[in-house]
Amino acid sequence: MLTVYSPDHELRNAKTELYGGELVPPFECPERMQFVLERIREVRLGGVIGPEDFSIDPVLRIHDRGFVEFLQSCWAEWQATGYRGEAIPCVFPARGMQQRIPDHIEGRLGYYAMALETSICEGTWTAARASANVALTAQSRVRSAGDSVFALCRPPGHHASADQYGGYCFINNAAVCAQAFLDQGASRVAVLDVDFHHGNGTQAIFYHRDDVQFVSLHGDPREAFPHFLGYADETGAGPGEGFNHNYPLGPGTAYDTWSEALRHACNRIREYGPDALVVSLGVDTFEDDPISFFRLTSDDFRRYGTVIGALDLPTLLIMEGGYAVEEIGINTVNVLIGFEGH
Ligand code: OKP
Ligand code: ZN
Repeated sequence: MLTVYSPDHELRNAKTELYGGELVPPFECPERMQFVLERIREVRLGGVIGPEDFSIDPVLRIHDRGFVEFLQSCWAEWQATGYRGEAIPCVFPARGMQQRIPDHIEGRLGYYAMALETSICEGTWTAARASANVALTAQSRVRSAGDSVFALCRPPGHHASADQYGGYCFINNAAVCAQAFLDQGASRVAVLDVDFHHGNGTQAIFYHRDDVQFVSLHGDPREAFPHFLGYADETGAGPGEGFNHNYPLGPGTAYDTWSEALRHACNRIREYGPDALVVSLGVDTFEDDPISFFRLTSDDFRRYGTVIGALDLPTLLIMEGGYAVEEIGINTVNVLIGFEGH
């Protein structure tokens, strides 16, 4: 399988993540990519190519222009205030308040954030753009060649909505690529999100639409981030009713329960009959992941790769999370090997 990758993700190297009341080194760190790349080379999975440069247009098909401009200028504006740390909001348009966009960077940070573990630092926007270019390059290969491609994206994307960042995400790579398939002539696209965390951003972006089906397996929001979306009764709205499927699963979920949900999810995708499949591939479902509570083993990743491969669709696999840094190479590549060998 072909992989698309850019070293420009290294430009996002934040020093801080707000975690348990402390500022700690971020779980979502540049080293993650090294382990995946090394494993791809070790097993000779296939070639690794760099991204093409896409304009901002495919990103603006999904994201709000004011949001994009905010991300672009945030670090410079934050620095101009004289603050010495990385950019973290501390006030939000909470229940009962105005939803107007303020001028001051402090207010705009709160307006555009969905969570505040994700510090913005120098290079964040450049890295997020590179990540989207990696995804779009892989998407164009799937589209033209009809076979399946792996986009080794960092930072991840599935928590980002049209106008909110957070959960380590800025541009929703999966949503941008699903839209690109449609814009290039596809009638229906399915997004299967197997990251441990619910892909709230992707769900919100397509919730009212029937041309993108969103299917997600994730930690129950009662117990897991992002906490405020991902329940089973969120089935879509308006024309999108019936095209959103959530499988929230509890603490300690192992492969028997998880794979049963996956098979159910895959049947939903078969019924939908999409022209292309986008997989939000997070490997934080691993038993040793430091911030998650599922119990998948490294072998389980290969097993479920075959289940997804059996859908037999032109598939774009996009890297999302996975924080057991030394094992994410083995686990990610196991999915890709299983997928190819179905
Ligand atoms: C990003 B992706 C756990 C706090 C969780 C944010 C997690 C973001 C996950 N105590 N903090 O979906 O892998
Ligand atoms: Zn995750």
